Amino acid sequence: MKRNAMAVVFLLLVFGVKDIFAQNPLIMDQFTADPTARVFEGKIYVYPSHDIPARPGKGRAGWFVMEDYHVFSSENLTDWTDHGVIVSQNKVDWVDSTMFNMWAPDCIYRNGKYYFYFPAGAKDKTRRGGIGVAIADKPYGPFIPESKPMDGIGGIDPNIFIDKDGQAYIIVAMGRISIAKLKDNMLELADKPVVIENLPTVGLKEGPFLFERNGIYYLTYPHVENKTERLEYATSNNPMGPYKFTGVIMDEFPSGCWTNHQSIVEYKGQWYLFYHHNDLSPNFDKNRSIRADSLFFNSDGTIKKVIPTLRGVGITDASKKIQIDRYSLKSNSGATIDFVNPDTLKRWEGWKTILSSSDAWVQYNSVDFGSKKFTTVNVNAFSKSGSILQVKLENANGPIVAQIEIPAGNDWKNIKAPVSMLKQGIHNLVVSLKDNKPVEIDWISFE
Ligand code: FUB
Repeated sequence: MKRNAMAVVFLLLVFGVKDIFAQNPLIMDQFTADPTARVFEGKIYVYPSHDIPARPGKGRAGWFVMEDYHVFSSENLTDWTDHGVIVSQNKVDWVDSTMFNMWAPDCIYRNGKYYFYFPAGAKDKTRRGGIGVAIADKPYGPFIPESKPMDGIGGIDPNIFIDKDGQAYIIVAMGRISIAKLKDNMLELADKPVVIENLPTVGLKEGPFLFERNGIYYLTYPHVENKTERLEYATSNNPMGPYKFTGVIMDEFPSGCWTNHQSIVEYKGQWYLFYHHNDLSPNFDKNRSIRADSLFFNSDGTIKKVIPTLRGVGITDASKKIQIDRYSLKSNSGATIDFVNPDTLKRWEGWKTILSSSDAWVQYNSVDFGSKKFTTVNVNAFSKSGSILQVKLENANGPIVAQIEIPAGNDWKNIKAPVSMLKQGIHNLVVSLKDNKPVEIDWISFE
């Protein structure tokens, strides 16, 4: 244990690398938005933008404030590694470091190099938003920024697509969505950008992300059809179009979070939608957090609508802290979720599950009990009145594998109880209340 802890401290000090474990949102120690997910070197890499709260002299209060980019990677979509800052507004020659508008980026691999594209405010005020490129030998950097922004193109949310024939394209948003061919050097335009027609003309469109599957080119983008952004897509048989509006990938958030921003990627045979929501900042939607959910296609190639979940993707190891507040299902009544610590500055501590009536339950899918023999369940809980929890497998009517008595008290307690009849392999976990005495649960794990 000690050696592991020292290794983590060493990695943090030397490389800024940090391990994070999460469901949705994926990253729990900073705000992240606009995720572009890519598969590089057999892992998922996510290049998000990085919201920070405005401070005196740092950004505009009430607006997006972004000064740098981190990159995160994962092999299993559950454990994420933060590789630290890869590009910062203070270290790019042409960027005005008072602007704090490093909005949605992208990264692509070509001829042995990784090209990271980002929008930013230029010192040269004759340019509006510039598109910068930084180049690295590895997906996590170090990225060396070019000394000037790309010529002939501006706007926000650059997205890069390389077709099967090797032709690369850059797509950007500036009210409308435009596309241009790139030269092989990935730094210059081969042609002037052209506006992509036939997309909805009323309501803001931004955040383009183009991908191809079975000969269909999917141009995905957030669009304000009503009050806030929803994720839509148009399809074509050519990256340049003409495109035809095809459908909605994700509806507007009921919470009112104004933006959403997507990327779609296939990893180990499953397609995923990466997007964002203001989970960690419910009262201010410009401090967002990235999420992922599985995405499925119909047989005609259309995309099935993705319903956002808290559970997200990835399998959770039974011996880790299982955050059941990121539930897959919950009872119709008696089960609620809240921050562990309501203090705005302590939301990073995550959420808790509150069970308050008999038969209240939450179900958390895909827990890996592996081939180990677990004998004990460990729960971090708190109950003023004292309470009894039941742990079941598969669903609310599934077999009871443990019963845990939570003693009455005014503090969080770590309580252990024996488990029986626990099956090996991957199972859904259900935690339910036996009687009407309320209990709050932070996490549960198995030993
Ligand atoms: O993150 C700032 C902006 O909000 C992005 O560039 C847009 O796509 C929207 O998500």
